[in-house]
Amino acid sequence: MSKKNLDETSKFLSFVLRHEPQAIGLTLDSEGWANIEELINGAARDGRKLDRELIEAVVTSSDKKRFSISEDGQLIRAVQGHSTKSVDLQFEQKQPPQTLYHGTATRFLESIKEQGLIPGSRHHVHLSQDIDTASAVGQRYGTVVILKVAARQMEEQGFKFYQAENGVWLTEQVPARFLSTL
Ligand code: HQG
Repeated sequence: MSKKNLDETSKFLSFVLRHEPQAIGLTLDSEGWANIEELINGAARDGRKLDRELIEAVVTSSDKKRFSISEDGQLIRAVQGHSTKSVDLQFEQKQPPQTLYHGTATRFLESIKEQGLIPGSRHHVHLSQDIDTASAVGQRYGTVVILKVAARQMEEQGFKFYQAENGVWLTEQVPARFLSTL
C-alpha cells in the first residue's frame, strides 16, 4: 500500500463522505455514517478499487484523524469538514480555551475584516488549538496569516463552540471584533 494510494484514497473519502456522496450513489445518515460495503460497491461502479483493508489503512494513517469507523466495523464517517446538506453532526458543546487560532491566506484578510470568519461551503468555521496546525491549514491557500480568536470571550457572549473527535474546534462564525493578527 503506497503513500500515494493512501493519499488519493483519503482525498476520495473526504470528497464522498463530506461533500458529494451522491457522486457514487451513496447515502449518508444524518450523523454522516456510510455503510462500508455500499461505499466499496459505489466506488467500484465509479472505477475506483477500494477494499476494507485499504479503507482501514487510510483511517489509521490519517495525520488529522479525519475518519472514524463504527464499533461494529460496518460504518465509516468523516469526523468534521462537511458541506453536504444531508448531514448534521450533533457535536457536543464545549468550553473553548482562552484563545484559538485560524490560519488563512493574506488575500482573504480584507474580506475577513469586513465579514468576520464565515463557514463558506462547510457547516462551520474551523479553528485550531495551536499555531503550527493553523499555519499548515492557512498555507493551503497562499501566503499564510494567523488570526487569533478570542474564543472564551465569544463563548461568554453566547457563541457556541464544539470540538470534533479529532480535536478541531468548530463554531458557526467569528465576528471581526473577536479577531486579531498574531
Ligand atoms: C476563508 C482542512 C474571505 C478561510 C483543515 C479559509 C481544516 C474567508 C477559507 C479544514 C472568510 C475556507 C478547514 C471571509 C473565512 N472572507 N475568506 N469572510 N471567512 N474565509 O478549506 O478553515 O485536511 O473551507 O480563512 O485542516 O481553511 O480537509 O476552511 O481560508 O481543519 O481534513 O475561507 O480543512 O482539513 O476554506 O479548512 P476551507 P479551512 P482537511
